[in-house]
Amino acid sequence: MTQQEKHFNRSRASLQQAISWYASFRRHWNYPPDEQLQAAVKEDLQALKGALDKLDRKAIRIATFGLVSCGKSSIINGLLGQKILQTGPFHGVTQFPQSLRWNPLNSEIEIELIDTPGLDEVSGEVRAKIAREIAQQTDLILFIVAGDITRTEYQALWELRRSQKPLILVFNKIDLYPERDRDSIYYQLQLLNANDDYENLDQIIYTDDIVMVSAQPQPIQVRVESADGTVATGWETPPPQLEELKTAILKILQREGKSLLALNALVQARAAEANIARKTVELRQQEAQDLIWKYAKYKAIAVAANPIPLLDVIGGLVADLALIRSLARLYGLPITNHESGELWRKIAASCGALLLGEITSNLILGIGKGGAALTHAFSSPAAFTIYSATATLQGAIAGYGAYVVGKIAQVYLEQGCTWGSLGASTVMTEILSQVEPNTIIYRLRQELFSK
Ligand SMILES: Nc1nc2c(ncn2[C@@H]2O[C@H](COP(=O)(O)OP(=O)(O)OP(=O)(O)O)[C@@H](O)[C@H]2O)c(=O)[nH]1
Ligand SMILES: [Mg+2]
Repeated sequence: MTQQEKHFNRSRASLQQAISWYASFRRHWNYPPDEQLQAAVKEDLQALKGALDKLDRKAIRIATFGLVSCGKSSIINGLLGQKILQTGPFHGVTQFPQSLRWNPLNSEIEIELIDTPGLDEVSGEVRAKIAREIAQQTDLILFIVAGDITRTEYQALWELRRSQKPLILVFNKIDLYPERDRDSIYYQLQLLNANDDYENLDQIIYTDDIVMVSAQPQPIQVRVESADGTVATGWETPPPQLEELKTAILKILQREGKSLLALNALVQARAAEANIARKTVELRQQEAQDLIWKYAKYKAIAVAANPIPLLDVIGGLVADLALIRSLARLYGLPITNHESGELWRKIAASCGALLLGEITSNLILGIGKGGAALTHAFSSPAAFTIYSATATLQGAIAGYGAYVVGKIAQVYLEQGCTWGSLGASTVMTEILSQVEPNTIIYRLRQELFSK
């Protein structure tokens, strides 16, 4: 099995696990089904299923982006080798996104080419939104420019790059600019970048990702010399030049098509899972609060009342773990015993001083309390006062500890639900750590990690 296939299978397993968990989480639920919650997460569940479905179809979506009349539709026609989409010099020929099948390799990977309306057809806000939405569903972006790159284009390019999708910058109508080369295009981008003080340009695009094409060259005037020596002028339309783009696309697909599919499915799954977790936590806010208080109280009482040193320390830990598990159950989030232990360790590390304080004071006070109890706790009122004061103090510290653990667990559960052994983030990290340095995915790695 190739590495790409491994990535594909891992991603598939991760999505299936997430769907089977979330689609049935009402069964794992200790609480009555919450219609409000079900309605709130319905869309996210559908997004999860949609991502798996796309993965199963091995469907790679390639979308064009660019200003009006830059030649988006012409390029798709050119790749398909058929004039299917309408093109023309008028403003805004394409009004709605449209998707067309393309299978240049006769392979199992199915390619959908998506034609989009010009980016300047709509206002800035809406444009950014549409760009984000389409980019979310896309695996590879063809960002098309013709002529000098404008500020609008630069900003759209930046916006799209933030969607963390691989992108090819296609410079079209090269027949009109025969002297253009990749370096001068890159130089122009650098100038635009300098004005805006964005991060390094190579985070947006590499020179390697710039291709130059001519989808529908203009007819050129030619001199035709006949055998008899007479010279006439005529018009001739040069053939389209799209080989460079085709090669670039196919190279990416062959090298990392399945890994890209896998990663994009995971990116979608991660977003959906994070949404589900956030909405659940939000809607269960009050119950969680009550639960944390309940455990804090129980732990305080139990630790205070327990006369045997060390047992109260262990008891406190057990109570914390039980609290974490109850919270996870309340939220219907997947968490195993092992994971709740891990979570407790993380919490202990992040608020080490406090928990350490709890444990040491438990030990010291516990011994004092135990000593008092064993010798003559109930024989004299003074001893009893010492005993109960120590116990109350110890109980209060323990209860506060539980409260803190509960609060932090709440945040962890909300943010960390995709970090289980087959969780989207884990599988993603795994895939990213294995990819070859010359791939697009490799370059995306930094960005994916930083999100
Ligand atoms: N010279 C030249 N003209 C081109 C080339 N590609 C496209 N055109 C012309 O540019 C115009 C716009 O092309 P379209 O493919 O409709 O552009 P579009 O980006 O889809 O435009 P909208 O759908 O309106 O946003 C048409 O008149 C094409 O003939 C090219 O490579 N060279
Ligand atoms: Mg068009």
